[in-house]
Amino acid sequence: MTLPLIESLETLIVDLPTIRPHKLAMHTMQHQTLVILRLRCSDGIEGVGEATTIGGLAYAGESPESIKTNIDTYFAPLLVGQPAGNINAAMLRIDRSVRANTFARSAVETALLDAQGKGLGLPVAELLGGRVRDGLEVAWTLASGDTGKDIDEAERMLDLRRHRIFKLKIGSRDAALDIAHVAAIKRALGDRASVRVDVNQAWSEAVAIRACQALGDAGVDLIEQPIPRQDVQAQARVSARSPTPIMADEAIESVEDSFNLARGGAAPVFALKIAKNGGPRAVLRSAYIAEAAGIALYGGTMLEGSVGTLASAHAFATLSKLEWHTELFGPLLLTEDILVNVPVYRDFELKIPTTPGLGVELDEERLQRFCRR
Ligand code: MUC
Ligand code: MG
Repeated sequence: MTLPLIESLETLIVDLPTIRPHKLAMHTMQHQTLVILRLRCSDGIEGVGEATTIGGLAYAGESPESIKTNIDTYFAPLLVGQPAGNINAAMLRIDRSVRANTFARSAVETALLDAQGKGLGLPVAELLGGRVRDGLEVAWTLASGDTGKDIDEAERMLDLRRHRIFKLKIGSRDAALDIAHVAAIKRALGDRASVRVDVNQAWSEAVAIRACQALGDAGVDLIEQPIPRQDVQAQARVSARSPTPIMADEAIESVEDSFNLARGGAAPVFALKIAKNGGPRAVLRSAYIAEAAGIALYGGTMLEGSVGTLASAHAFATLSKLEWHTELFGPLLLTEDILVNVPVYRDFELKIPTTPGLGVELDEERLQRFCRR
């Protein structure tokens, strides 16, 4: 039997409009930029991957342009000619020559899994050991910047039975204004929804200690990354004093970060993101560290398009516990999809594909239309 080899890697930068501005503490998104990877194998199979970040370099250390350059210049020469079916060996070659760059790695690992799944006739969740759920409950982020608009948007999502978990992006204004905004939304939604906040590192420890107390009093269920990512001890102190559980997000930029946060008791909940760990297999290493440390899990997003979202979904489907559910709504924030078969959201859940690989088929016409030249 001749084993298929990796023949080529092609990266495309794709700019897609968002349905409305999406306001985060560090950046307001008017569109989203995806890096799509097409990894072609000698048996004619193509694996597809995605690496997507938020706001150029505003969120993390890799930009769409650096991801493309680094895959083209450094990853591709390491992979071309290697066996397509040996993901362990391929990722080990990358480990030996590339530091960091978890977003670019994630696209590569995803594309290898997609290709392997297509070759073996297995969905990626099954390659990862098998799914223990067929769908994932998905939160929606309210981030229009306007309290009334956010309440209307949440009511619409409840009526559609699409979301009943809402994450509010705060941190760009005075904490008192943000707390009033959050409390008004929680009052309007009551027990019909779980309301959570994401501060995206915007507060100091002193502000966070008071604000977390007030958010707890307002009925908020979860507080994501209230203070900067670097200081594990400060995160542990804020966490110990908060009446509402704290979730680590930006603090995790690698599997090793997950270990250090778990060791330091920094947060009782971790946001899992394939891009921050280096792929669907890599993110499971962070998940297992958390599990062993008694830390609860949440399936996070970098607001990826459909490819990255489904890659995440396949990985999260295999976890024995996902107590805080997921926020895999990225495709719903975009006006266009680059897939022929768009992800299915129904009854508050994203359904996990059952066809081989990720279960994605690229829409060539749309890809060409939105691809940056
Ligand atoms: C983040 O910080 O969690 C996830 C949802 C959203 O609206 O922003 C992202 C990034
Ligand atoms: Mg976050």
